[in-house]
Amino acid sequence: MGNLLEMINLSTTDSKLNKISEKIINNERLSFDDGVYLFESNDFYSLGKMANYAKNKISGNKVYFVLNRHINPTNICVLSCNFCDFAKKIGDPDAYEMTPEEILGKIDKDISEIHIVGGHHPTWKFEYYENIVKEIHQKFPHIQIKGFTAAEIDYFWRRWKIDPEESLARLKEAGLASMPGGGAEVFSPRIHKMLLPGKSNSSRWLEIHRTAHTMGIKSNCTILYGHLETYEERIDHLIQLRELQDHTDGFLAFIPLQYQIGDTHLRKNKISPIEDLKMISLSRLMLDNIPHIKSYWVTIGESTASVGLNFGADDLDGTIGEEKIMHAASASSPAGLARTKMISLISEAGKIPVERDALYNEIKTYAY
Ligand code: V47
Repeated sequence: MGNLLEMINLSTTDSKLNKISEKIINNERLSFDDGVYLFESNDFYSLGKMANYAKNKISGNKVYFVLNRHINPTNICVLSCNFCDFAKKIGDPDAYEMTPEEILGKIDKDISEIHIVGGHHPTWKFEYYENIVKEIHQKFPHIQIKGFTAAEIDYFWRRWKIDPEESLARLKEAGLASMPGGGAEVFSPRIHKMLLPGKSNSSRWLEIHRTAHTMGIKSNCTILYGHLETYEERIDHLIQLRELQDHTDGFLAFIPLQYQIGDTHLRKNKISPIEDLKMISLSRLMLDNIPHIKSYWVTIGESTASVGLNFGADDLDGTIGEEKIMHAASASSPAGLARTKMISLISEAGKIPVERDALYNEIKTYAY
């Protein structure tokens, strides 16, 4: 094995790291202790090589992106999670509510995915959301709708007594293609108590994704990292996701979401790019059964996200925001601009850009 480690350039002077590399080469599952050891190791370079090796075994040299649009119908939320800058109360000058017409007006027909996530609104009925999905699906049948976190699905039960089986069946019937991974935060009960009292807990989050997978609805999963959680709590979170995936095979992608300090200030300074890259690498290595890992440029920035493509990630996501300035100076559509940017970030990382839809069907490969 020593020779094989050297041949694929994974050999280090740390025998414990070499043992972990051997497991990766032999497709053996990493343990909780392996994960914590890798997080604590200073051999960041070897960690990246291991994660890139594991990524190459799954998706070769490809890196995916999607032309998508995030729609957040309202920021009014009954919860007050301590990490969230988005939520507002009714009457707050920054609170907003979008009408279905406003939502339809924000959609560019050239995109492949719409991501819908919003606050837990105190009075909006479930039918409002069902109707939004129906209207988008009718007007843009070619765009896949990825919508509603498990926390929102749980809220439809708590607020309107519509259980997850029913809400998911009705949303699917209206045109929902898949579910995003938000609302998971960190499964640790310690963190849950400190940061999100009142929000659906980890077992409920996992149960709702299990239900969705059983109903044929694929979903994503996330972790919110870089605040008060420990390495142990991160690894435990990853292992809980891995265990559910063993049963359902319904997760498409995992997205590590770096905590943005904003006005909530759970920590003084933003964590370092090295920590972001460690998180991406550990996600790839621990989640051996989840096909895709995102390097989510919206939270870690374009530069770190591009480096993340050599630390185990195989997806850049691709959010098209309300880009107006560049668009005014160019004949290209916002979707066209987003596509060019994604292709160049991926190519610069030495990978092959592949445009995908929400369900990871490949739309086009861009040779470079
Ligand atoms: O669940 C809230 C997070 C999530 C903050 O499934 C924060 O493809 C950082 O889930 N700093 C929603 N994050 C976003 C989300 C997502 C994003 C992109 C792709 C996908 C996908 C899902 O945003 C929430 C929460 O974890 N969040 N506040 C904050 N201050």
